[in-house]
Amino acid sequence: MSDPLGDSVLVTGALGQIGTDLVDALREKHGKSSVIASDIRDDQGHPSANEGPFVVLDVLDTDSITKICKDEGIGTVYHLAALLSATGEKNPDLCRKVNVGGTVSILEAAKQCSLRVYSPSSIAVFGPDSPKHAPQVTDLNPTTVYGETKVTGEALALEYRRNYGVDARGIRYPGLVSYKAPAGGGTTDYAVDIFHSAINDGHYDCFVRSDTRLPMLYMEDAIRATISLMDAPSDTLGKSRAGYNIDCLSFSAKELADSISKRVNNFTCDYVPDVRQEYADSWPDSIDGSIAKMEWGWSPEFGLEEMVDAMLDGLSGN
Ligand code: NAD
Ligand code: AKB
Repeated sequence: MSDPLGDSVLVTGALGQIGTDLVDALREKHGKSSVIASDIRDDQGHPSANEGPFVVLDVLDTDSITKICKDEGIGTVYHLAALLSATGEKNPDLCRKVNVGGTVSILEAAKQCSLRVYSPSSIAVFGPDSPKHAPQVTDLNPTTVYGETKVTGEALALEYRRNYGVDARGIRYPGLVSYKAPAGGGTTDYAVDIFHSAINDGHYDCFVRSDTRLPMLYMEDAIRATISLMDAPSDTLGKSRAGYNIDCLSFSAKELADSISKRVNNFTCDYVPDVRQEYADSWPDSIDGSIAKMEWGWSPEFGLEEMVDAMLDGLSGN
């Protein structure tokens, strides 16, 4: 693959939970005019849309993606457009279409326009047969359609690297906890929703059991991980480059609720599991990020208590 076309950056799915924080961080790093936010939705009130360039773009439309990349001198795409697990299990065909089809569109555009690509994976690649502390390399047998699309996404990224020299990288994000945008229809959304309910209602009905333990990360750490991975020299990255496990937090729903209770007077939480319990039960409790640490030096900064403080401060506007 020849040198990337340009220095500008395109972000797909930029109005979502991660895009809201990532576009902000990328505009800080590269300058506002160099980061084009895009989404299938048009929301001119959203900061990704009104604080810099924004285009309405469907990730299944490869021709439009290629045209934008050529016209705007794009060198790197952060491909965030996807359906998450809970929405995906309700709409499996659409989930496959957007998650797999969208990734193919971006990789095809990358092949034609010499782009670098960031395409996130997820802890949903693991299935019930994975060890509860999931290693980087293990059999990947997810039981959700969403998880299958993430396994396919990692394989596609490696295939485009092998066959066409496309530099595509990704992280198996754990559940991400943030306050700037709502969570986008996943299983780990309870770890975000609980803060809004604690502040607004003093009570939360949690849709997983109290002992449900999952890998999680505060958004500021996730953005730092994303940018660190994209800044790493290509020759330092090995076979896990399309889907790194990263060191992160691991807490149960009750541990999170207890931590919030210490700070929000009279906060109560009930546990009313629904179908998302099944998806959570199929995922690991924690993940081993030693390869990411070794290859590009990743370690998180926020523990559970720091994250809870930051969330409550952020939501209270402090
Ligand atoms: P989100 O649901 O909040 O945002 C996704 C965005 O994609 C939405 O704004 C939506 O409008 C857009 N979109 C949907 N279909 C589209 C299409 N056809 N064309 C263009 N845009 C489209 O998701 P997120 O939480 O920001 O996740 C971003 C990526 O990170 C996804 O690949 C997701 O699987 C992955 N991920 C997220 C988490 C998490 O906890 N947030 C964890 C693991 C992996
Ligand atoms: C979801 O719950 O679907 C996402 C994820 C872990 O991929 N947050």
